[in-house]
Amino acid sequence: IVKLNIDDKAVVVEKGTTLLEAAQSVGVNIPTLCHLKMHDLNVENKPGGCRICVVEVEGRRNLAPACKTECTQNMNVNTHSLRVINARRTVMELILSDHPPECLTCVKNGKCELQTMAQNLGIREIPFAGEQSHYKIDRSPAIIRDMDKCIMCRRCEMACNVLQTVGCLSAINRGFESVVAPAFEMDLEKSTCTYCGQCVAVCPTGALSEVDNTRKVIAALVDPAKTVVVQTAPAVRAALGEEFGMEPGTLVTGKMVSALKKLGFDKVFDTDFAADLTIMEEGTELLDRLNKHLTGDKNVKLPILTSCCPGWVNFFESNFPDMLDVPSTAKSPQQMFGAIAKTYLADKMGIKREDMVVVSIMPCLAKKYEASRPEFAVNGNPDVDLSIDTRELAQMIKGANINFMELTDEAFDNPMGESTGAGVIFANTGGVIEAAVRTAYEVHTKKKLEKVEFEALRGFEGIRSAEVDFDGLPLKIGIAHGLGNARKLLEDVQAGKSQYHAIEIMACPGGCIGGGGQPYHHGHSSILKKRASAIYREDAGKAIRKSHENPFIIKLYKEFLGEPGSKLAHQLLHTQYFD
Ligand code: HC0
Ligand code: SF4
Repeated sequence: IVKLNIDDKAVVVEKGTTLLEAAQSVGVNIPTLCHLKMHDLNVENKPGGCRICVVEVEGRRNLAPACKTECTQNMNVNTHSLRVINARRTVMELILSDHPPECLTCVKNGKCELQTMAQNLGIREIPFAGEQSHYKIDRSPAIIRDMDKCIMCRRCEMACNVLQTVGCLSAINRGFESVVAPAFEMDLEKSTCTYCGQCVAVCPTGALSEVDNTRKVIAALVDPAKTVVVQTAPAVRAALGEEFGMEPGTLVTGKMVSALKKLGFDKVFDTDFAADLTIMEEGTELLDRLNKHLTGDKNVKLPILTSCCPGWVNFFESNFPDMLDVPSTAKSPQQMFGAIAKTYLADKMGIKREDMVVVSIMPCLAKKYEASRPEFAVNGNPDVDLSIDTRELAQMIKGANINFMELTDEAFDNPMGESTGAGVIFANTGGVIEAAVRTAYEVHTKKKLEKVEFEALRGFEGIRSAEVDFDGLPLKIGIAHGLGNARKLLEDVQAGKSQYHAIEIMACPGGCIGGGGQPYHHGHSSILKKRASAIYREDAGKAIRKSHENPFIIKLYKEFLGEPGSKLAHQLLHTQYFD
């Protein structure tokens, strides 16, 4: 135990606690820039590089960075003496001296941590005019890197290397030349980047951002020759409200639909419908492999791995190339939606494929890349034309002067707007496998599932495992969220340390609710947990909670696809993977 005083407040902390943590524990907020703690994820960035968090410690000559300095017995700390404030201002002026002054047109305008800090410190001019860095802007299909705006906080490096273990970003060169980049300063597109977007989610400035597709969406909406249909991913409804100042965990499904109609989309549909469809195809594949396994087929690939998360797909394609035949071949709900919209729906609506534009609203940046993969197009016409993230949708709503808070709830259009609770929970880690179990249990056992909630599959632990009793058959399930956890889980499977029948993997912490395109959560897992509860609330409130009971899914098979796993279903709803 260590006793000290911070701003004249007595503080008692465990040995090893930093001054920053000690101050936070008594409500003293020391400003930070490079520091970022991702609570519950055991990840912390504290290079001590930015020096914004300096404080004065009695008896010490130099100011101390609070994020790196451990508390010692009887320390007297002042977090806002004039000397401290002056030092912070000088540090900020130095950072800004090598930062482009283009805040008005920056993607992060209004949400930039550097901008907020400069304002809080009252910076009005930059006395250190000097040389500025100039880098080429790197545009990948999902993420834009504008390194002129990088402040070397190294948060992205931590996200990419520690949280995700992709190892695509690191600081190269020395001194003024140093920059965070993929190896040999290659473009992101040529690197092993998965487009998970977790680096974007933690970047304090506009150095890393999503590819902005909003102009292209507006162009489609004003084109009278186009019918524009939109699908909304499960996780968006649990976070979009935050962009309008609502409490995290507020469900805004009805307002979101209403806003999309006001924006001019011809049909507002739900990716959750396609999530139900995914369960039909993936669940069938799971049971098929399971039955073959039970009859002693040695060639069957188990565990089956979920394949709906495009960051995860990119990750296993580059990191586990010898396992490309293990994941389910089912396309993601986003892509199943596009494939059905441009065939079955276009037919029903009497329009040509080329005249339909499918837009998706996703919590994810990798979805932009997924939509652009050549295998998801017919004669160059993509199944999903444009994907925008939750933040881009919020910006479009604000740009159209729609008062989001005042909107009255509206319902999705049919037939592709109807979904079950199983489709909704895809947004949470564990949700895809829970949805699959709800259907696979009933199909396999031919018994009715009385309790649809599987608490054992829920939670926030990075790697989880559970056994579900399939009427005497113990189905072993593994779950990982975050690519670092995915790597660990898969390596254990490869080494024969753990055996599962099915594994769900989502690239982002918490699953899609923590996607790289969601409102910024600044590392607070409490926000992710509130979004997760909102999703489970939406599920609990649904009249139908199992995918195979969705009347519009039943109709789709009857009118068009035949059976799950049929030839047409394979042609439209399944894919293959490439290393
Ligand atoms: Fe997800 Fe999805 S659940 S990946 O996280 O599977 O992005 O929300 O849309 O496609 O449905 C994201 C979210 C989706 C897809 C669905 C899946
Ligand atoms: Fe790394 Fe993901 Fe960022 Fe790519 S998108 S650089 S994989 S953190």
